Amino acid sequence: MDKKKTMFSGIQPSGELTLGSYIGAIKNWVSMIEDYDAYYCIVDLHAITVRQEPAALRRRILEQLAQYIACGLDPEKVTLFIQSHVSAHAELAWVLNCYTMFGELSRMTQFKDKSASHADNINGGLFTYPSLMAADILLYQADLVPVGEDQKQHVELCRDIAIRFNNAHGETFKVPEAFIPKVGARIMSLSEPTNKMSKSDKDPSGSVHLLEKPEDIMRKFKRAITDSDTSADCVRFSPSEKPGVSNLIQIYSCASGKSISDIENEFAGRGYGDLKMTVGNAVVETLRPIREETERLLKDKAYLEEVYKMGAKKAEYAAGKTLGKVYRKLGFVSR
Ligand code: AQP
Repeated sequence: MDKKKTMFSGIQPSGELTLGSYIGAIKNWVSMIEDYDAYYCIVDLHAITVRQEPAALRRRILEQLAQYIACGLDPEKVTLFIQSHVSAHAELAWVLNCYTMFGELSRMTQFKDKSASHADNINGGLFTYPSLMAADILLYQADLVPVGEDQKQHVELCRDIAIRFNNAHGETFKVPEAFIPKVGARIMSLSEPTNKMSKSDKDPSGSVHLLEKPEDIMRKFKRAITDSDTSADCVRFSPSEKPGVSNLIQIYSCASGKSISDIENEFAGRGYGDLKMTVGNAVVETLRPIREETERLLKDKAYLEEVYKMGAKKAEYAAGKTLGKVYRKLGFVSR
């Protein structure tokens, strides 16, 4: 039997997981677990590139693990772990920093955006974030990295770093491919539909959290920004002309499994009020079992600890093999 391909991905515990994190990342991860040897990480080292409140960070890391499992990531089938538990991530990141160019890091859109939104804390970690992300991926010799549209640039840089290292030292890293879903690659804010829905958005009305109560979810959808079109075909998918409506259509498509054109037909002659209620209800029903299962898992801290310890052990083994190889190639004396 052929060896399964390897997949790596992670999410920062920088805020409550959103519908964007679910549709753009976790939902795809779940659909691929049978076919890949998958590593899914809670990237806490990345989260501290922006100031975090320690107690809240600790709570969110465990909540995120519970949500991964509740969304369908079975810890018996995939490796679920916390990044800071596997020290090889920080070690390889340092090495890769020495193979990443200042100019490359300066061109990263996320660095530019985060520097603008955190002008009082433009730290070195924010700048070298992509080298740590490259280390995350390359340690597991991942073939595939499922990401949302906004992380594509970082995966491309990761490929360039891997190729540069391989050219200098001989075949060391597998050069990974980004996997970007066709629908749901970029879920937008409900209140500012030209911005991405983000965990750390200061405006609570823009994002829906996985653990949010149904009534709060419905309220956010009822207030979602659309446009002033009142024509019979106002429910039309056109992200450039109708960003708010297109976002609602995209969310509904992901929550219901219906195609975009089927949704346009379903809403022919109907208005935005109907659309908002329908999408809101579909999201409530999608998130309900996730919220209930997360709440149940969070009561069982011993189980969660067992999962993250088992994950760290498996990840440490795979990562250690790659790091050892890298150190040998660099000429470091083995311990
Ligand atoms: N709105 C989104 N639509 C589609 N995909 C999304 N992702 C995040 N938001 C959306 C995808 O989820 C994965 C994990 O992202 P991350 O937490 O590592 O970083 P991020 O992209 O910076 O996510 P946020 O929510 O915007 O976090 P903050 O607010 O802390 O910066 C990635 O694959 C991402 O594309």
